[in-house]
Amino acid sequence: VVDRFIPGEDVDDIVPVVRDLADNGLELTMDVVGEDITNPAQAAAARDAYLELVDRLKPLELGTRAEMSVKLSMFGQALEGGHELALSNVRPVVEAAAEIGTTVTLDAEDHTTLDSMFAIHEELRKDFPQTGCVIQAYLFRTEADARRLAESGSRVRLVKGAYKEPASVAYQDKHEIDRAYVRILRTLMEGTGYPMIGSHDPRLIAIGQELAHQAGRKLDEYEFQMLYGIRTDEHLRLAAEGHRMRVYTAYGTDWYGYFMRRLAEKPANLRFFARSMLTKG
Ligand code: FMN
Repeated sequence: VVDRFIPGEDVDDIVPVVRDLADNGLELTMDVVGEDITNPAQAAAARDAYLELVDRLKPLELGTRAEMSVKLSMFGQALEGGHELALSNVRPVVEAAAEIGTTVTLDAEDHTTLDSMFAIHEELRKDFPQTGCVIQAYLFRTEADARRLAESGSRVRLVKGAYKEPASVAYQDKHEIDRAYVRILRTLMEGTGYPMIGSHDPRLIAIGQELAHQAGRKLDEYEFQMLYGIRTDEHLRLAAEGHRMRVYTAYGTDWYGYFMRRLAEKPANLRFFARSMLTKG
């Protein structure tokens, strides 16, 4: 199953990519993309794919410069008994990451999965306090989540949010989402944790720099994150200015199917990716 899920070539392909980004002064978060999960064997295969990745990263000795992002759905979260199953699959990955001096960030998926994600995050942080999580500015709940996480000293990536969510739980208006993003980012910057600004939006990036400055944060007390291949010139510009710039690098056998499903969920994502392709540096 692992062979089909993540063929050897893909994990081999990724090592030169990691080296190249690191040589350019960039940091990475690695995402192994797979099929949607329908049984526990596939969830175990996802875990093994990440363990193999950790093995490959080990000789590069990059420490936290190459961390991992995981989607708990791939670790079995949506299956029967999924909360415990996802926790038991993700824990060995977090342990292996810690052994090579790096860490894991839990991606945010649709809003129905988040209570479980935050509970798993809190559980993992008891042993591995560097474990991060993602919060989405478009959700009404996120300001409260941000306050809790900012006080607990956690690593937190803030993004706008990529799923199609109902008006009962999420802002629908672009400007409202942007305003929420700024409010939440201020909370994170003023807290005791480590904010990670996940956005390609030039306005939010500029505001992020300003909020970090106002909060008295040094350049290594927050970071920017963007997707691999999107606004590459911006990655290099921010890194050259002395910022920590982490590139979210996805690979795997079914990335095409995966992105097409995500795009089907929210057509705005298609516009985003299309625009990104046209303007990438
Ligand atoms: N969206 C999510 O809903 N969950 C995530 O875990 C997530 N991780 C992301 C990581 C990075 C590094 C970036 C750049 C984006 C991520 N996104 C995630 C997507 C954003 O929510 C958003 O759809 C996308 O970045 C477009 O908005 P932008 O103009 O702010 O870049």
